[in-house]
Amino acid sequence: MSGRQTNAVLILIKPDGLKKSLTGNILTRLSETKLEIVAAKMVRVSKDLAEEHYTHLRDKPFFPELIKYLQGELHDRRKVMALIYWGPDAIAKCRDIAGKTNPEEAESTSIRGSYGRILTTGLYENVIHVSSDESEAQREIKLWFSPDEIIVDLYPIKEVVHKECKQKTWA
Ligand code: DAT
Ligand code: MG
Repeated sequence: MSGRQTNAVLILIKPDGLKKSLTGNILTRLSETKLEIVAAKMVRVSKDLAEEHYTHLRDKPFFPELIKYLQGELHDRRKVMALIYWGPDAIAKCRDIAGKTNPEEAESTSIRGSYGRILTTGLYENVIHVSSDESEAQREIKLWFSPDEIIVDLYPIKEVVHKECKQKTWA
């Protein structure tokens, strides 16, 4: 049975999407889903974060270049925009609009089909990331966001008291 499932999905507008000024366009396309945005922020991506995000691809020959790509080193844009979309069938709806991983195979009307390309090195430069299933979405959302940054309760939380923890505040 394939009933509708309410779920959450991590979207990243990758550095090529930002460099090509596609943010507005991508958000407009994703708004077709009628899903709710429950978190959004700009992130400067560390090597550790990039490697953890793509940990399932560690053995691939393109892994080192993929990490540089996500960190923005290929586009001189050291940032990504991270968002969480939430609602019925969020993952399937967003993956559909994003299109296939390989931009040459993606439907020409999809985001990746419209704006992605394959580099001469073979790496797919495909504009956005979309989590591929619920367990990956949960892992990725917990990697990129803290509970405080999300306006709904997606996963169980615990409260801990940090003593003598250095934090920035407005001067
Ligand atoms: P997706 O981003 O569609 O979930 P993935 O998780 O398999 O796909 O791969 C992550 C990224 O790595 C993908 O967006 C682009 C790059 N990539 C994946 N497979 C590749 C391949 N065979 N050649 C070049 N780049 C690839
Ligand atoms: Mg993936």
